[in-house]
Amino acid sequence: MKLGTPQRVLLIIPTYNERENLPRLLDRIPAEPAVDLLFVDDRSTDGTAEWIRGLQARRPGTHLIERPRKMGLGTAYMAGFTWALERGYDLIFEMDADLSHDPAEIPNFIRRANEGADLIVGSRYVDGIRIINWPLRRLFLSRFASFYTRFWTGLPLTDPTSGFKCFRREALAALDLQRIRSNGYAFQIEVSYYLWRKGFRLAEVPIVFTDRHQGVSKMNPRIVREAALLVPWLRLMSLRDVSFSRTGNAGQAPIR
Ligand SMILES: Nc1nc2c(ncn2[C@@H]2O[C@H](COP(=O)(O)OP(=O)(O)OP(=O)(O)O)[C@@H](O)[C@H]2O)c(=O)[nH]1
Ligand SMILES: [Mg+2]
Repeated sequence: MKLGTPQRVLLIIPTYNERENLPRLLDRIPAEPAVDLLFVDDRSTDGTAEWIRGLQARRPGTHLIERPRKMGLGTAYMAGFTWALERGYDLIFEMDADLSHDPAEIPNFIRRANEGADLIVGSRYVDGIRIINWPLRRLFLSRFASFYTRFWTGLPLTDPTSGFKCFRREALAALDLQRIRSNGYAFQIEVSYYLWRKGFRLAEVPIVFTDRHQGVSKMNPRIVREAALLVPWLRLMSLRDVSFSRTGNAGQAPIR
């Protein structure tokens, strides 16, 4: 795509019982540039899907995938990615619905994409630490995850588990979705790792992360265990499988 031409931008927002958060989230989405929304709802019990259907009547470019039961965040994103690619979006975002991610920061990601980045990751830890209302143990866990990932895989991201991301279409299309095994925090690491290994350009933008006020977290020991096992596994696979890398650019430094 030529730089400077209008881009079709999609925000993929997975939801599970986020009815209370959605009105405020919508208020914070900037009017410019125009973005379409795709909610992936897993049969929330608090009326989330009904609220979204009401929104669809008022806001053009609002879409909803309804899945039959709670199936996890990673598969929700994958359903969204497939949907977005089929419809020709140029820039595809991942974003949480719980107001942890600030939609006002969306233009910063788009700027980096227009500077040539293929995957832009919102980082809580680039140039300092910006997290509001987290218990210290969550901060430690998250920081440890970053160091652990870097140690095993070399992935040059300061915040590899961040779920506020923007993909250029070409990068998303190159992901082998069949290959992705994880569904929790590890999903974020896995996706970024594959694209980095394939030679796509990564960039980080600073974000402010605010802990959720409403609703229930998906954080649990199983998700932590999944990430702890995935990371050494990625390293092992990369040693075995030279076809991992698409080009000689594999594993380049992020754009600063
Ligand atoms: N469709 C779908 N969405 C989910 C599922 N689990 C979580 N979500 C959504 O994914 C986003 C992130 O989930 P959170 O529970 O906030 O997870 P988290 O941010 O890792 O945990 P906290 O920091 O404690 O909030 C939110 O928008 C959730 O509503 C799921 O199984 N299916
Ligand atoms: Mg959250």
